[in-house]
Amino acid sequence: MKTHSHFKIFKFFSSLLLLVVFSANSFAANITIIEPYARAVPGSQPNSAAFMILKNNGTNDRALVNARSSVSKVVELHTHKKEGGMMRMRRVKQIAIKADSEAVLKPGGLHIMFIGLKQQLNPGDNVDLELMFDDGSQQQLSVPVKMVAGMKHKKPIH
Ligand SMILES: [Cu+2]
Repeated sequence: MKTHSHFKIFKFFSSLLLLVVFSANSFAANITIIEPYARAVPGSQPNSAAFMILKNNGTNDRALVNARSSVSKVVELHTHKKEGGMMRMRRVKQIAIKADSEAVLKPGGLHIMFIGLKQQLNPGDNVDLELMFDDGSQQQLSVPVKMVAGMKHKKPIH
């Protein structure tokens, strides 16, 4: 039964292919992005930031190592640190996302900083954002722009 064995070989290879596709898929899906948003800013303000929860579903520690967007000249990973009684923003090389845990990016804490905005960010707009992780995987996001309560009275940070 030659045709039969050929069919068996075909079946074997197609399931192998399916397995490869499936593993590649789950590899990239180890980090879930929860409720991303970017801060709406008045037209004159040069900078903004994006916030979200990065959930690591995997068994390995991960880190966010870089981010890209077309809305600003520069995109940096930032945190807030208390220095001399003042909260200041500092650039960080990466944001750790421990295995089976999550990293919370929020106003006053870790954030993705947009420096030198090329456009206004109005509520209802969407910001393209590409996240790069330490395992080489990437995620493309479309992040909605929202008003962030309590930021209105703060002096713009340059
Ligand atoms: Cu910042």
